[in-house]
Amino acid sequence: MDTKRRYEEAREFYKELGIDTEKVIEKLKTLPVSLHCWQGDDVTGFDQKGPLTGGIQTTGNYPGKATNYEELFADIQKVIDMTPGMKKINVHASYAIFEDGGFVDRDKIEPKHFTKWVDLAKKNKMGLDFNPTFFSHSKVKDGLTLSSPDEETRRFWIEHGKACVRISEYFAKETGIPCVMNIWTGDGYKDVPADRMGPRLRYKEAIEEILSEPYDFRLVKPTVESKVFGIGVESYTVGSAEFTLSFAAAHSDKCMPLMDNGHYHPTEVVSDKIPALLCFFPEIALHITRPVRWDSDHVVLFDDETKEMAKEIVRNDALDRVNMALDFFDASINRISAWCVGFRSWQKALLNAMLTPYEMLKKLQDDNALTELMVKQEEAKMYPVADVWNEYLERCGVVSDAGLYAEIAKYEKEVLSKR
Ligand code: RNT
Ligand code: ZN
Repeated sequence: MDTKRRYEEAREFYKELGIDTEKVIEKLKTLPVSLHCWQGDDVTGFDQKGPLTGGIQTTGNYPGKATNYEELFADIQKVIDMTPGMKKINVHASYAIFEDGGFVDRDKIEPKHFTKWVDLAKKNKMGLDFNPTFFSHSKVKDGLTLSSPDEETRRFWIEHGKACVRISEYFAKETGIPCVMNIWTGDGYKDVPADRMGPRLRYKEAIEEILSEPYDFRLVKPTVESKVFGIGVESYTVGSAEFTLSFAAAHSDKCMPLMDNGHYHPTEVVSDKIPALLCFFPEIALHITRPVRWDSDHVVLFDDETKEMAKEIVRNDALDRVNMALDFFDASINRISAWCVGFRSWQKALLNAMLTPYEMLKKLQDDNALTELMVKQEEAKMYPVADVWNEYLERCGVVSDAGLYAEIAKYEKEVLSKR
């Protein structure tokens, strides 16, 4: 395929629409998207041997999963090398690296348990994001952590959260790039509770206490993630949408809301929520995933809602106000492929959004030319985005879509299959 010739033609095409593809390509290269470490081992982590809990599940048993940090790092490096654009690495606290028997529990973790993550980030000139891990642990009591009625349980998890604030600040200082620290718990009840407010008040106080740990909000950006329900936690979720959004609004000097697009009722769309929140919050954060009928955390594809979410960020000029992170985990297919396809899909969505002539479309809307708007929006779907995408991949020095599978298959044969 003559990528160059096709690109030059596309460049002319977009020029007539008033879009400079050269600028778009340069811009796309600079947009950080956070790559979640937990896709590599089905959210297992390094600090305990128990099952994945907290209302989340991975399904599948594809061979070759990473079982230690060396393997996980090798896989992450492979993904970094096969994906275009700027990345951050998103680390969960359960991925602490304890050397020479120096295990400590989650309330006692320190920056020294994450130095290898910092080295990996520095090697790739990337920032790091962080997440306290409030699940898959013996101290989750009756399905509750920060909202537990048990003082000792709450204390343990508050100390964990505070330790994570300190580690986040360490990440930001080491890399020179702010660290988003996301607070999500699976706290809730399977069946109808007798008290819905009590746990929420305890949750509120506990998060406030975590955020009382001193940090520079320019370096550490705590986020609070909501959820509608989890597996085994169907009737009541402490950190519901209203709770979390209100918490973030009431503490907008020290945290921001995070929306995971798997965490709403199936007919709700996060694309519509992004501009609503942007009216009020200077910054917001996203977990980008693909829910199939529920919060299934399928691999992100270049599908309609993914495109729509990217459009809302781009056309509202909010690329520097939305902290974008991926959050999916598929254990039924090659995990490197899952990572690459998901990452590349989100990049495609951003590119697609940047190659859409919004001024013209917005004007049609404001002129109430809605017939023409529909026709033009449908036309835009068939623009030569792929020709710009292929050129972008070449300029980033990463494998083409056409060559992606072969490279993944090679890595599977040479590395994964030997595990
Ligand atoms: C769970 C939340 C949460 C987790 C990660 C592993 O439903 O989406 O963000 O996926 O913390
Ligand atoms: Zn999430």
